[in-house]
Amino acid sequence: MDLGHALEATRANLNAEIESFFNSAPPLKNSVDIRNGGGRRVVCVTAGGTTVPLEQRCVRYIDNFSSGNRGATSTEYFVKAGYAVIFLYRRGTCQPYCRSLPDDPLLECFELTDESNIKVHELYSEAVKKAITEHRAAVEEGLLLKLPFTTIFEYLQILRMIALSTSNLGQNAMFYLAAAVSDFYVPWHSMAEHKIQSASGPLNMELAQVPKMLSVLRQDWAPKAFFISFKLETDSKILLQKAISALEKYKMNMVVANELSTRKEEVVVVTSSEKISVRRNKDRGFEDVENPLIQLLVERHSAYIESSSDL
Ligand code: PAZ
Repeated sequence: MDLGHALEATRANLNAEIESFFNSAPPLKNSVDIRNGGGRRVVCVTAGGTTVPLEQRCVRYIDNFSSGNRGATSTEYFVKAGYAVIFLYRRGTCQPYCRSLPDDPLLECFELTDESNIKVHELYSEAVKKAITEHRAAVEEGLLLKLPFTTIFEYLQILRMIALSTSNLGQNAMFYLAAAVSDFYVPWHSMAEHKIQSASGPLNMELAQVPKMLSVLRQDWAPKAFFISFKLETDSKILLQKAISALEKYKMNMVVANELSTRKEEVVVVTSSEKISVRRNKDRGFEDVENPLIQLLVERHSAYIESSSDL
């Protein structure tokens, strides 16, 4: 027997031995729990805008507007509701538990007491303590995993990985797609490698359409999960119709419709039978629209899990 055949035979023997080990092992009592994550609900929250690079060694890019606030705030409420959150966010955008901190926390929250000591500025001491405590608790309890993206290429590849690796969670998985995702892009193979030069005059560039990934995500990658997508418009006259179309076209469970200028005050949740207006409760000081929104979504997700278990 030559070396190649000998190695193949050894591998076949090992495989047979492994198979026989598993066949004769006592059955795991909690195998269903392990497979579906112990019944834990998991939500993938996306936040921020994707970029479309114009050069492979990227100097210029097209961006999509989103501060990331919606996703970061919603993440905090999902964790509060007991969900494990996979936070897929645009690098440099708003982060969970940092909302009440100033824009430049390192420089504004801390002060030097002498040459070698730093302390938290009294004005921010409560906010810093709360942010650190809540963030640490979420991470230590395994309720927060943060994954950054910048480009449309990174975003869609990571989203697919998350969908495929959570598909065993079945109905316990939720997708809350608040990121602002590019509709057009420059395919990698047709992109200039180096910085585009301005000396050659005006720039003509054809952008390809990003394949409509939402229907594949919904139907193939995570077919049992509960799906919420967002629809942003600046023209209120077309907003609801666009949300209804997205609901039907991509078979979402819910679409959250929001207008750019009022997105922090009100959203409309569109389902196949309802249009539910969700508003920020102004009487409750700093309350945000995400608090009642996530309450509603968690209730609807519970009903979805319940109704699927009846089947
Ligand atoms: O990130 P942000 O809080 O500034 O804004 C949130 C939002 C408007 C980007 C989000 O609610 C949304 O509508 N995302 C989907 C955008 C789209 O239609 O592509």
